[in-house]
Amino acid sequence: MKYTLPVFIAFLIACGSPAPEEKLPEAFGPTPNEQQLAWHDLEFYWFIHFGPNTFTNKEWGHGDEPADAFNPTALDCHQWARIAKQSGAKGIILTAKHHDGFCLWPSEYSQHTVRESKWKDGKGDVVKELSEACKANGLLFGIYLSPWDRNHPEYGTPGYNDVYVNTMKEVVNKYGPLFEFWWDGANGEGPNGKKQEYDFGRFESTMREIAPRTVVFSDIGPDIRWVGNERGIAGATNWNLLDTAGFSRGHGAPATDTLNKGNVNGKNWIPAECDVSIRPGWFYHAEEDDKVKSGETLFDLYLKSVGRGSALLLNIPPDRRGLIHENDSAALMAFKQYRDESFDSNLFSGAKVSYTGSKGAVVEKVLEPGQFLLPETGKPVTVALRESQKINTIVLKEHIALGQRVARFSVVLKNGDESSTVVAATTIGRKRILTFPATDVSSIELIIDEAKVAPVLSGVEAYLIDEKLVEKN
Ligand code: FUL
Repeated sequence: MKYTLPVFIAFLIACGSPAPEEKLPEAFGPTPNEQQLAWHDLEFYWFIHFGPNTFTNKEWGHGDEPADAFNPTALDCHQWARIAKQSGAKGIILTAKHHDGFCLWPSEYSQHTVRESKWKDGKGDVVKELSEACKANGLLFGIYLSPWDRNHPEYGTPGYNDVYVNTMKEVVNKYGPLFEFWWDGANGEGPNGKKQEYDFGRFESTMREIAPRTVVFSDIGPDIRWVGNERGIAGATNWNLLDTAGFSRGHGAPATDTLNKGNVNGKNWIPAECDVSIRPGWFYHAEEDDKVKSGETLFDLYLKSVGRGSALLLNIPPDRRGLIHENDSAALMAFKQYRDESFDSNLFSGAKVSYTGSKGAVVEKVLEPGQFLLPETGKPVTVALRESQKINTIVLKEHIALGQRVARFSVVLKNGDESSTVVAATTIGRKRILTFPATDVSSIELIIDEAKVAPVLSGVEAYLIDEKLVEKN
């Protein structure tokens, strides 16, 4: 079959072949590796704090609790995983060992484990059960393994670093693949009154060797950093970059404000993870049953974490039965429903977008998911709707695979000839969600006011969310 030239050109256009000025630029500065990119896309996953503290009503066990203290009456990790899945979480990180040293699996390297308890006649293994439940429910599985150990007799001696390395190898081999490994920076005294000098260099090289695709969290990475608070809130300015030279984990970490915002010119791609509990405590306490964060509060945290380019690690502590409490489950379902309803219908989908591209050429196209926009800094990106719509939320995305570039932007909301409110903010990163009072809009002008280098946007969306969900400060 022969094509005429116009048909051939029309075919090329239909294939979306980029105009010359639309070529993606080179990467700039530090960029995420493959695992980090995949991690960015998770957005929301669970933390589970569970162990002797659940039964002794403590937050930090002393390590001298009898193993029998751990005695769930109806433990069901499949219930955890089912609810996690229904809540839209992508994975679960379990406190396989918290500071009290108690191992939720029968570790070869400890005498303080489920094996020493009466639970299931010492034959139980929570880590195994949960890793299997995650797999069965299509969830990723991760492990928190506290370096601080208030039980282990070798803690406070060089031998404990061997114990910790062996324990990491044990859990990775038995329960991997793990999507994330969590190093808590806390370092207090062990049973002999001594603090440990953690050999984090060795811990890190061990993880790279045995689990090169697992993203490793600590205050300062190597792959993901702490957000600097336990309230689940990322900085309104949030760079995925961090300088780590001269810093160490725990007390030697950068100031919490730096962890919250990142370093604008940081040398490493180490994005922030927002950890927060659905209840006041990390572990279950019956007296907090009426203090579970509501679906609305969780949605607000979503805006302040994922909506600021970070990820939400939400802790859901199982109760003494070994089940997720009804109140937590109800709040999680409300949270899921709010997210679904809010972001179901992108009012900019199919809208016309025009901007001045990098070589001064005017680019016009129809907004579609997964499309790149390469506007010139300081020049407007105009999105025109077919008819005026009420909106109160704008979502912007940067193509972070090529680095984080945008430092400041503003949005002018227009309705016919009336132009109005300016919504302004700083960084975008993987996703930036901006909410404002509902406004009638027929077009918007997005201006990237400041960028390190030519911006690469991968999404401009608009929504009308329930007014009560608009971000609270
Ligand atoms: C902290 C710990 O001390 C808390 O108990 C909890 O595990 C939290 C996630 O990290 O550093």
